[in-house]
Parts: sequence; structure tokens; C-alpha cells
Amino acid sequence: MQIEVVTLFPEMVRGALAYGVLGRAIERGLARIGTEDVRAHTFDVHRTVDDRPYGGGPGMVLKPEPLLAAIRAAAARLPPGSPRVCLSAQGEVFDQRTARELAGLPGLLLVAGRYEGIDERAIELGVDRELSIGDYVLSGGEIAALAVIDALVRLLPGALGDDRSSIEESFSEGLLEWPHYTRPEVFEGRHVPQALLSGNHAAVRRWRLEQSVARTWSRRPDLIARHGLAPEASRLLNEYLAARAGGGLGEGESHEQDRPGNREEPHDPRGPGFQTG
Ligand code: 9D3
Repeated sequence: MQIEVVTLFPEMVRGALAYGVLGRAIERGLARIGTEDVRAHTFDVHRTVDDRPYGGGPGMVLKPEPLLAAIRAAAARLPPGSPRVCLSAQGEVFDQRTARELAGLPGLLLVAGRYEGIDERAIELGVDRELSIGDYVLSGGEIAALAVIDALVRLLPGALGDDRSSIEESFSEGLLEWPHYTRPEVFEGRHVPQALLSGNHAAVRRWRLEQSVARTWSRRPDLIARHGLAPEASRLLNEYLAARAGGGLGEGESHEQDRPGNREEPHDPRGPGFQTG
């Protein structure tokens, strides 16, 4: 797929794309990332891209003329009909579903803003959709654009090694990851959980799913509310909760030497009585 990023900091965007899975996927031609420098579309001596907000107030606003010209220049390099997405704190929150949706397209244009905001007319005329990467304040859209690019490119066929195919990921869809361990078997007195040393593939799989479900229930109940639980995951969670209620151990309590951490009951804004399956 081809992605174009409209930005005041093209070097920042290009520089971040050279590493790891993302860098290799781009090297191998799975994704082509281009940039369009907004400042290249200014014609005054000062190459002005911003101006004071009508109505007053602090901060500066990105001027519409150079931004829209940059968007049109970048769009001309993309397949016709490629969505034009502005990264904005006012956008709908980007998630894995949106990542899958966008990764299936041949072309995508990303607009990264700076300053206090973008002139609304440039958004109306040059952008189809606005996306936020979460409820916190960034200094501009570039890092958000990079987060989106990272999430998309790793979904492209062949971007991950065969050993990291998404087959395994589908079994834990909508769940947090289970805890990972590698050698040594005992580290500073902490042991690798016995289930992982058993060599019993079914037992390992079951332990991991149970850990994933327990962690999600404890740390991110909102994910369970959104995605629901597959029957096996639901059964493991019920068994796990029953064992806990019967005086067993909680998530993060499977070893006596565990780190301190979140051992709270999950906060469920929907209140008690929510069905996990
Ligand atoms: C007065 C409030 N402003 C700053 C404290 C609003 C504001 C302006 C510009 C807030 C953020 C930004 C720049 N942010 C982005 O361009 C951005 C963003 C974000 O801040 N959070 C989450 N996702 C995104 S996507 C683009």
C-alpha cells in the first residue's frame, strides 16, 4: 500500500520509519511512504504556514492555503479515492478495527497538524476523516501518524516473520497478552510458571488463555465489554473466578514473589451482574 504524510516535519516522519519490522517492510516494498512538506507550498519570503486565530486567543493556526495545496499534491500521487485522514485530537479514536480497515486500502493520505489547530476550511475541503490516537495531548500529528502507519504496515501480508503470523493472535482476539518468559528458568529467585515447563502443548495453551482472560478482566474490563469472550475464554474466566472466590490466587498472585501491581477488583462502570460470556 502507499501512504502519503502531509507534514511540517517530513524528516521526523521519514526518520522514524527506518527501524525494525516497519523499516524492513518498507525496504522490501510492502509499503511505500511518501511525505509532502507543507512549507514547500508557501510563496512569501518568510514561508509562513501559520497565523493568529480569528476571534483571538493564544497560539497559532495552520493557514489553509499551503496545507490544502500540500494535501492536493500528495493526493495526486495516490490511487484515486484514497481516503484523506487528518490526525487530530478531535477525531474518532483509532483502534485495531480501523487499522484493519485502512490496511486493506491501496492508498492513504495522512495529514499531521501543528500549532493550536488547523483552519477548519482546510479540513472541510481536504480531509475525509479525523482520527485521534487517544485521550492525551500531543504537540502535533506526526507521532500519531507514525502510530497509525506502524499499526497498518505490520498488518500487511509478509510484514511479520512467519513465526509471528496472526494465526496465534486470533485466539486471543480482544484480550491482553499473557505473561512471557525466557531463560533462565529461575531469575532473582522468581520461577517460570510450571505450566510452561511441562512440554504439554494443550496445557500451555490453556494456561496462556487463562492468564490473558484474567488479566483482561482485572485490568481492562472495557475490552471484555466490547469484544465479549469466546466460549473457551468465558469458561476459563469462570473457573478462574470460582477458584479465586474459593480462596485461590488472583491475577498476579500465581507466585509468592510477584511484583507489586494492580490487584484491584476491576472497576466495571456497568455495575454488577455483567455476563462475561
Ligand atoms: C488548548 C488545547 N490545545 C492544546 C493544549 C489543543 C490541542 C492542540 C493541538 C491539542 C493537541 C494538539 C496537537 N495534537 C494532535 O495533533 C493530535 C493528537 C493529540 O493531541 N492526541 C491524540 N491524538 C492526536 S492525533 C493528532
